[in-house]
Formats: sequence, C-alpha cells, structure tokens
Amino acid sequence: MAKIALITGASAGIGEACAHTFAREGYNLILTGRRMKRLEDLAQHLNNKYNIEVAVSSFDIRSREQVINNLEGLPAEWKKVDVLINNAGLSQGLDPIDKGSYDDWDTMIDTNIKGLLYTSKVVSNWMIANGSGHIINLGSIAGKEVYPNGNVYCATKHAVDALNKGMRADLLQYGIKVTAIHPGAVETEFSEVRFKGDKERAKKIYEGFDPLVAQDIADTIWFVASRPAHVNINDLIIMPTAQAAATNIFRK
Ligand code: 8X3
Repeated sequence: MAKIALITGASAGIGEACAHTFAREGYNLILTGRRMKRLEDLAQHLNNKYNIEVAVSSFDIRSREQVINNLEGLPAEWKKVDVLINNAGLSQGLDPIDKGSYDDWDTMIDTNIKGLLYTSKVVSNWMIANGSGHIINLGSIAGKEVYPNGNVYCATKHAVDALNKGMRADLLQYGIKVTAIHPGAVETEFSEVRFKGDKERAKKIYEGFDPLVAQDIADTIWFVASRPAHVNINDLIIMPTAQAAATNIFRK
C-alpha cells in the first residue's frame, strides 16, 4: 500500500515542492492550506502526472476547531499518515519591538506555533495508533539566531525548535521520528508575505546572491524522510552557500 504524507501550507513554496517530491516517490498526499483552488489544481496535476491519490482539505490552521474538525473528518484510510510535514508558517512585519503590530504578532504566533501544535496533536495520535510515523517540522535559521526586528518571528521559530525537541522526547516511546529543517534564505513568497505584498522590497532580499529555492528544501526533506527505520535526523540547518548567518549574506 502506498505511504501517505500530510503537508500543511501545501499551496505554494516549500509545501508545494514537497508535494511534487513525495508524489514523485509514490506517496499519496493530504494537502492542506487556505487556498482551495490552488490545492485542487495541484492535486489534479499530481494525480495526472504520478497516478497517486490526493486528498485536499482547506482550512485556517490558526483555528483549533477548523484543524481538528477538518483533519478528524478525513476518512479512516487517510489517517494512516506516515509523514507529517509541518510546513505552514509565515512572517509578518519586520519592526522593532516597540513598533510591532499586535495583529502581526498574533498571526505569527497563531500560525507558526499554535497551528503546528493543533496539527501535531491530531496526527501524532494517528501515528501512535498506527505504530509508526515521522513528523518533519519546518523551523528556520530564525529559530537558531535572533536578528534585529526579527523578535516575534524569531521567537516563534525558536518555539518550533523547542517543540521539535519536545515532540522527539515524548514520541520516542512510540517509535515516531521527529525532525526539524532550519533553512536560511529561500526565495519563495516568504518575503512578499513578510512585507505585506511589497514585491520590490521582497525582491531585494534575494539580490546579489543565489538563494535557496523551495526544491532544495524539498530534496532535503525527502532525504531525511527516506533514511532507514533506525535512523532519525534530529535537525538540520541548510543555507545558501553565500549565507553564513541570518544577517551575514555575501552579495556580489
Ligand atoms: C526565513 C529566514 O532569515 O528571513 O525563516 O528569518 S529569515
């Protein structure tokens, strides 16, 4: 029977690249996100190209009720999830702590921490019942370092780093693997979302060097997901060659 991967935030960027990669490897997929049309188009494309089955579920990961109801509402055969990719996450605003927006803070905390928690609780219970599983958490270099104006975003990704370690400790007894991937600069819609649609400002973030692309992260996630049963990669930091730290990028 084909394995199943559940990918949150699957409608774009790293989540979408993971969907392509796991589909190529023969996985059936559960794709979640807010943009139903994009999820449906992606599902159709992957179904046609790789002859795999795809379930889509559209909800706002910030809502505890929506996460629980939508995931628990999936048919029983879809609950045999082998790999959960906790990809949904975002940054909003890049302001000093005295000027930050309360709404931006709520959005980041509710998505990056609480949404990840809601999803992980539901799916880890399925994995315990199934007797195996692998949770892969998308952290960030912002979960390892704190940079000026990164305050709350960095705090949420530090929380992901801590939760990754916590889940690993708690789920050890069930044979469930837990891994975090911490990327540096990846050119996706990340900066456009951070700068609230300011494409010019977002573009400048990736100028003068070769940033990572979503597929680089998907390849890494596939690598960790395809290790033998006795091997768990706890966490990995992956950077563009031109980046040594969050704020140290060598630009030509
Ligand atoms: C994205 C990387 O350095 O902009 O998580 O925080 S960074």
